Amino acid sequence: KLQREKWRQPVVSVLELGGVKIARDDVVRDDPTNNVPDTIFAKLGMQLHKREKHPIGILKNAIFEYFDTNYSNKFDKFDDLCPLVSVKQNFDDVLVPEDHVSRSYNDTYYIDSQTVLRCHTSAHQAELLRGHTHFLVTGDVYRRDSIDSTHYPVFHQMEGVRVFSPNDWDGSGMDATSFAARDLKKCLEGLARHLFGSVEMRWIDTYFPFTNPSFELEIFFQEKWLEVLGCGVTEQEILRRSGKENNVAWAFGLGLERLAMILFDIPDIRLFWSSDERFTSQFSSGQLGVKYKPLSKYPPCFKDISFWINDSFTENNFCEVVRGVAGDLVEEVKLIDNFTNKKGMTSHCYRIAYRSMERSLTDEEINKLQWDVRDQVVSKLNVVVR
Ligand code: FA5
Ligand code: MG
Repeated sequence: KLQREKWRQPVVSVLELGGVKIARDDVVRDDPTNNVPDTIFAKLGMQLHKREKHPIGILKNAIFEYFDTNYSNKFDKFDDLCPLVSVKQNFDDVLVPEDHVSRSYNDTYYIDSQTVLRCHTSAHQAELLRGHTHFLVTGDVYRRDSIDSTHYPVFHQMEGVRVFSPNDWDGSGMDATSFAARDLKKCLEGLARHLFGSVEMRWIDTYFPFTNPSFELEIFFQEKWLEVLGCGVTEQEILRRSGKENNVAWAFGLGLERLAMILFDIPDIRLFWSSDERFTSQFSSGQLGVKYKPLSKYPPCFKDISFWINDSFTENNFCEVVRGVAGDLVEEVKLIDNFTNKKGMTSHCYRIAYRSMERSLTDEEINKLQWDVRDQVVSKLNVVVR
């Protein structure tokens, strides 16, 4: 019992975010239009990107340095914008279609039907475009998501936007969109070299509602391609609405945890939330060359759970139950079996990997967690455990 208390974040009742005072009861409510758990509220004021000695803060400053040097301090910086935003800011203003999955309660944390925890820093694009032509927005973002070493329900992004005027692309021999796309890729490749020196990277064509064309950058890390950012040439409609119809712009959204994992060789995204001194003491402000020395690895423990799902079952809901019970002791949740019987009932089997980065877990403790998971999937998700 005592040991489990240790990794729980203290639950404060009032926070100050971007100059706004917010009470717990304003964010976490027992109400069908609210799906924010206490564990998420506990992360709201943490602002890892503002800690000078934290890997996320160190990385942020290194990125600032790149932009300040290469663009003579032209980029305006924002890192204290409140993460509670309207549905309009988060989705409508960046042209996310009415029926897009990202709007669902399964993917986004809603405070009420009109207010969300921003799921990307793009939520601030449209407003800032009115007064600025070069800007960087850093902040914590929130998503209901799967559980593994590169996904966490709270993470940090940095948005970058640059607006061009006709005299920038005139004479380039290119159309405005190609000009902006080329400049964007050059800027981000330069940033990757500034941070990592030489590194294996590749561009992937993708889709975002707010850019066209759109790209993702992947970097080779721990034997896999890891997606580190999304970007593209801003949809003209967004510029038009911000009074910039004669301009062209590019925008990007960096995943700061992913970049910091590569930069410092950090193997698991949960580590960013560790207050264990053996982790935190390894980093100091301004130091990019440091490679994380792993604490001795403690053994994982795997537990399987099988149940008959129902129509409302989703994997994100299941993951939230597991996080609610096990917090950062859960390392991965993986679907290992999925079948439908003759009666049309579907069964899922998930393998949960429990592992602490700080100590060995006891059998007793893990069994208790697993029983709590079993109880809660039944009571909260209405599934039938097999
Ligand atoms: C976006 O969020 C877009 N807003 C990015 C963008 C901005 C595109 C401006 C175009 C113009 P995406 O959902 O792919 O895109 O997330 C961006 C990055 O955040 C990803 O590449 C990844 O590095 C990081 N990321 C996404 N989900 C998680 C997660 N659960 N945990 C940690 N990092 C994540
Ligand atoms: Mg993506």
